[in-house]
Amino acid sequence: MEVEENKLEKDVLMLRQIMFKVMYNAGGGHLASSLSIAEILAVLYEKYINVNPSKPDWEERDRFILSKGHASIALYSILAQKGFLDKKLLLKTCQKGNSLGGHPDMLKLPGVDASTGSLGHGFPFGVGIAFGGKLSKKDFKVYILMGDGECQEGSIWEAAIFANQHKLDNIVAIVDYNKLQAIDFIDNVGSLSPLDEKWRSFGWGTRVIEGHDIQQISDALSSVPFVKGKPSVIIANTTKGKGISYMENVPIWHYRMPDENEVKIALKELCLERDDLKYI
Ligand SMILES: Cc1ncc(C[n+]2csc(CCOP(=O)(O)OP(=O)(O)O)c2C)c(N)n1
Repeated sequence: MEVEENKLEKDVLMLRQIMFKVMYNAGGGHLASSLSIAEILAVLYEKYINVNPSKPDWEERDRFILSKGHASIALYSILAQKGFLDKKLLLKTCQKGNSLGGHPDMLKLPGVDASTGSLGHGFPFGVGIAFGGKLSKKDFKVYILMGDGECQEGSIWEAAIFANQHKLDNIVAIVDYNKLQAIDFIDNVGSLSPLDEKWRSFGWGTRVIEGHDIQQISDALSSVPFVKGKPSVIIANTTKGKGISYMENVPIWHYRMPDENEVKIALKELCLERDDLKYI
């Protein structure tokens, strides 16, 4: 178990290194929103999601939907780690002619199960896939990762009602509860608190975890459905910008690019040399 956890910790660091390189070479992107979900993606893809990079459209596969599609850097990085994408493509993210754009496109990239970016849409799309899975008596799960700010969208709660009504226990939703949305704190815009009670009152099995704790993520993912016959949601307390000290929990890093000095600090904190920025 300890060996497994050490490996996952290494995977997480590598994932954050790749994310930084992608953002640096693209000259932009939502890095802080991506750093927030590194552990969740590493544990999910290493241990739980049943997918096969050599058969990305295999019908029985589990689905993964990044409903907070602006964190595309995180999705591209984990898909490349898992062999869905050529790693060399990562350094050309957001460049002309590359299929890795600012938001993920399911028609262009293997391993992407929904084109997302307009918040509040990936989750209902995933609920529809889960309903289809039940109707066709397939056994796959649908994992959907969404933002907390995204939970202010009405479409999230319409879909939550539908999922409960149809007993979609094949859904595992994860809320990246980093308490920030774009450039302000959730509590200054439209508080969601108490978020777990809200989901429970919509009929969902809920669990609150520390979203950077590999063990807690793993325990939660291995315990679904939390309530028999009900959809499950994991509320993961996270820190936006996790892993780069000056980005952590600082709203402006939703959009901002680091200057030269800030790049130097980030490289040090991510155990990278400047030359590493040229390769993945
Ligand atoms: C429907 C819609 N409205 C606005 C935006 C612009 N937008 C992009 S990211 C973002 C903040 C989202 O906050 P959250 O879901 O908490 O994500 P995180 O803070 O983790 O990046 C907003 C408002 C959008 N992409 N879609």
